[in-house]
Amino acid sequence: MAKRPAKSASTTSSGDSVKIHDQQLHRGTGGELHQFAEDGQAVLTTSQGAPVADDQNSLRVGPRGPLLVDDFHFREKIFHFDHERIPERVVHARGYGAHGFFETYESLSDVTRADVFQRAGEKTPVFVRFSTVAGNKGSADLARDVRGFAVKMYTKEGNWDLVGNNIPVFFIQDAIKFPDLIHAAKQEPDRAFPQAQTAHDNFWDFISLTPESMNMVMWIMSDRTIPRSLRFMEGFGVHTFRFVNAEDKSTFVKFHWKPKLGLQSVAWNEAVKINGADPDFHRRDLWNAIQTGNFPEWELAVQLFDQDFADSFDFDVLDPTKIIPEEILPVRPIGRLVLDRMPDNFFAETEQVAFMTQNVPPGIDFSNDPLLQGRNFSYLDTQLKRLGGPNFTHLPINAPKCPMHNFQQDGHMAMRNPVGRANYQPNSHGEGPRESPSHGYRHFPAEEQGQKVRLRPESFADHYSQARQFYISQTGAEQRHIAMALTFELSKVERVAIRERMISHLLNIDKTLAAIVAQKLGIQKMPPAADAAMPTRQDLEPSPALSIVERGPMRFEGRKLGVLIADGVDAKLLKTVTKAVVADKAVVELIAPKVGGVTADDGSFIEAHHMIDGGPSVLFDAVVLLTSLQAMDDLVKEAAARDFVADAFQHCKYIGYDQSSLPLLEKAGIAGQLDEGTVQLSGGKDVSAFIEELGKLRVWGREPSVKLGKASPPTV
Ligand code: HDE
Repeated sequence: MAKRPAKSASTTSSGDSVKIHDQQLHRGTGGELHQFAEDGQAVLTTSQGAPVADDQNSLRVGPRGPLLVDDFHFREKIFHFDHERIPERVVHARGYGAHGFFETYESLSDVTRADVFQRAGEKTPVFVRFSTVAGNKGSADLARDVRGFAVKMYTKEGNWDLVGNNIPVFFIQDAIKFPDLIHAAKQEPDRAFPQAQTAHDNFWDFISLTPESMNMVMWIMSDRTIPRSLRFMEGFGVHTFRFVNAEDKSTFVKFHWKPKLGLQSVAWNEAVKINGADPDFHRRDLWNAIQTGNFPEWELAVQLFDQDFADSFDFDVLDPTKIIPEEILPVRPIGRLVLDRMPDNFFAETEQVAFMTQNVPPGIDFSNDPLLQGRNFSYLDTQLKRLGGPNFTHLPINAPKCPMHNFQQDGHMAMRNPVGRANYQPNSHGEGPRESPSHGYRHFPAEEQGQKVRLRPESFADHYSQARQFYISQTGAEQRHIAMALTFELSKVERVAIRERMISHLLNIDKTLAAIVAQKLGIQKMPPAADAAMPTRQDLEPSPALSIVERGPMRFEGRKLGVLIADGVDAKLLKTVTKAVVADKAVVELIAPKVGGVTADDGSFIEAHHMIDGGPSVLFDAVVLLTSLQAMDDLVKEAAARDFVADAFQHCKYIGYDQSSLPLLEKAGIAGQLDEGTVQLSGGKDVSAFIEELGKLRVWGREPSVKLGKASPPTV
């Protein structure tokens, strides 16, 4: 006889009880779980509800014989496992979601009849999914990439999906080019690499042949594409939408999400190392913040304008490669978004959530932006493919939270069919829902007229002016990062002609930038500037709102300090540092030679969060070294400890240290370069001053001394 397991497998290996979700209760058991094992835990059953006696051994003939097809439990279990995957999203495959609410600040009934904006203080449930674009589902979080910022608001008049990005412009002006853009950005089809990277020939080949992408190129080469946290990013609806009020009056609107904790990005070299040290860096950060009650928050702000205002620009507000600078049209905060709950199950919610730009409630409508109109077609299609049938709105994450009634029926996995005799309307049974001309969605009656043509309007022709405006709006450090990013990306491009084509475009944006990149790439002869459909405007004012550094938080709240400790650490000083950081609503994590912990100078034992190899400084916003002379002999020999310090320095982080840690600074090669960001700590006063400084986040002024960015711009 085959040996049977001692115990039914209805408990997990850790002994935790198996969590039974509401959904399973309804579907699996008809609402009642009446089967319990001797120890009170639910009995494991097949999906048909038959209790399972042995989940460890399949049915066989004799102890060493073949398996039997009678084993319906084995068959069902393996069949289900074989079908666990659904197609990952073609773009934005890697994502992470959270639940929360949107709170309306004040009634906007003058501009929109959208129910969600009628009452001050109203709270609307929300699900948000952040994502990268190019990488596959398992790619690393810190890829240089645009971040998706997709918001589903479950309003009382239907779901509103604002499917945006963390960058307010896009690469292309017409949705018909989207498949080409994405093909070019993702892995090359013959070799299936590189993964989650735009640093390859195909991407830059396409981009260099697509001048309309130049504004977006400036944004993606900026630090916006390597955010420190999903919590520290802006979000944008990108397109111009319409608000429509009860009198059918339309107002154009652009949507912005502003993070409460300010903007922050990491350095490129840091991003590369984070991807190795913690490929889930952004996921973990969001998870930790929400689980510890530090709920991320954004304000929703709008730019509202009418046709006359739109006509005052020489670009077109329907062109998604353009912004309206906030200095020209200030953003008006209209509510706040708070994320306060992680999904119970990643697949059920984050993977199965189906965002669709065409999900708009009454009072919100589309403009003629050709990219938006193309998207309105694409998203429904993609959900059918991904979720396998037309009933994906029956999934709890996609179902509206307001009443919904219609006569749609049947199809794969229908969980909600109409009851009663009438499944059509009009009907004279007096059954079922009816249209409501007064409450129903009314499309804005825009007047449209013209010939059927395939063309791009003249008003979409200026491809360089706003790219230049973005570049000149950046601080020196940010401009340096753009030059370094372009150099890095183009250095991975094998065909020299593609590099040169990009330099031709850069010449139309900023000559110095073009010259720096050309010089760093070792281009021998400057190519001529690209032919431009319209000359670059030199008179656009810089817009400080476009800089991350200018919009920095000036406080350390929500950030993380890594403290490197060792046996003999000054317990009092460590306590002072920890207290001050926590008072600033930031987090401290301890890194030690052994994760078990260290014995402090007062004999107390202090547990660590990481061993040095597992907690490199790239995981922290700033670091402090609190060691001891007794530990120094070993520490200076430890490559990971030297890297910890050297990386923090080259990534321009604030470094606090006690006297005994000086030899480590020396061994890391920075003792001769101490600057305002390297601060010796001996007591409470130094600590408060240091913590205050941390609000500046980085000492970018240090960068030219540690980076290639030092080279002064050559004359053109
Ligand atoms: Fe998307 N996009 N997109 N996109 N997009 C998708 O829908 C598409 C565009 C954005 O977290 C797909 O469910 C076309 C702009 C986000 O689930 C697909 C065009 C912006 C997400 C699709 C665009 C976005 C998507 C793939 C050119 C910023 C992730 C999977 C006109 C405003 C949503 C899916 C999530 C996802 C099509 C351009 C944002 C294929 C045709 C511009 C945040 O339908």
